[in-house]
Amino acid sequence: MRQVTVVEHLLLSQKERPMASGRFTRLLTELILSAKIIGREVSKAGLLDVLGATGEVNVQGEIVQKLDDFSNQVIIRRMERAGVLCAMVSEENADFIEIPRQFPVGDYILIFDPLDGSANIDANVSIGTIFSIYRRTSYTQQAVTLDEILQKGAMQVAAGYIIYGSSTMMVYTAGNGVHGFTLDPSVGEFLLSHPNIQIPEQGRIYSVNEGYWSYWDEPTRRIVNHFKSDENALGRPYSLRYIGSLVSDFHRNLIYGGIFMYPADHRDPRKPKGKLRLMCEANPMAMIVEQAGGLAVDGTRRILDIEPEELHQRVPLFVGSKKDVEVVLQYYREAGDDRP
Ligand code: P6P
Repeated sequence: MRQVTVVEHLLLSQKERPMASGRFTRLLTELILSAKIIGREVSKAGLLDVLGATGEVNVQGEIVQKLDDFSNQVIIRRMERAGVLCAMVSEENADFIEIPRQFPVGDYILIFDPLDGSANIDANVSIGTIFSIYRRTSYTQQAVTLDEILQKGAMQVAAGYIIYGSSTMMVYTAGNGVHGFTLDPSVGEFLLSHPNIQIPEQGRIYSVNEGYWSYWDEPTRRIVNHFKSDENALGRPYSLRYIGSLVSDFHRNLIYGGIFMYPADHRDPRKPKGKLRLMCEANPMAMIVEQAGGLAVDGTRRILDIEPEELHQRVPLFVGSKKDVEVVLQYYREAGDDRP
């Protein structure tokens, strides 16, 4: 196969679907460079004093790891001067990030989780950067407002992730299918390795942290029991695979088929909607999986239809193979759950 880079692939795909000007290509190019810098540090993390915690706590109440603080700064510093953004939202920052006056401003909004799964860094588990791209909704030169940023996931222009694992891969969609690129360190380029990824319609894997069983509602418990029983479409129990790193669990299920679940749990009154964030985790994964033929719901609603009310709101997430996620919808429908 001819070696195709991300930008070449984007330009080829734009022939069918004329997208943005070169600004989108510039955005993606700068994001890719950020990922290469992050990947370099992640790959040698065990050798440098970048492991462990900074001793600070982020807006999510989670201990900040040195590498995710580093990753956050790499993306912010590089993307703010790219001249293509009017705002950024990071999972690590409480408020949205405006573009400093000395830099040119563009029309795109970048929402990202700089290093998802960072709690696993010390155990050398695969972790990743998740990103989501919107356009601003008003065409004034006024500063961007929070309302312009709080757009539902269906408005995403593009979404993707970089997974720092046995190899470094970038998987993304710009609304024209899902494509995977593997970093070839010898040339320093992400090269097309997985064109037009389609998630199997029926999976054999379920991914959930069963340790929270006692915190789940009844429909969730029945759903998990369904996948563990021989009453499901396979006629035998699914395999349980749970890494505890969203990008890794999602990527495995995208390739092999299956369902990832992070249900609502009632252990913590601050998180009755579970742990994952709508804007920087659920929405990008939902766009990717739908483009790959799968589904993503909160139990009753399509994730991409949920109107966000705040930047870091959490949402229950059931995402993966179409037939497996349809089981979730069926159990919540039977429970008469008419979640607002
Ligand atoms: P738990 C990582 O901290 C993360 O945000 C996701 O990457 C992962 O899916 C989830 O949390 C794991 O959470 O509660 O099962 O440890």
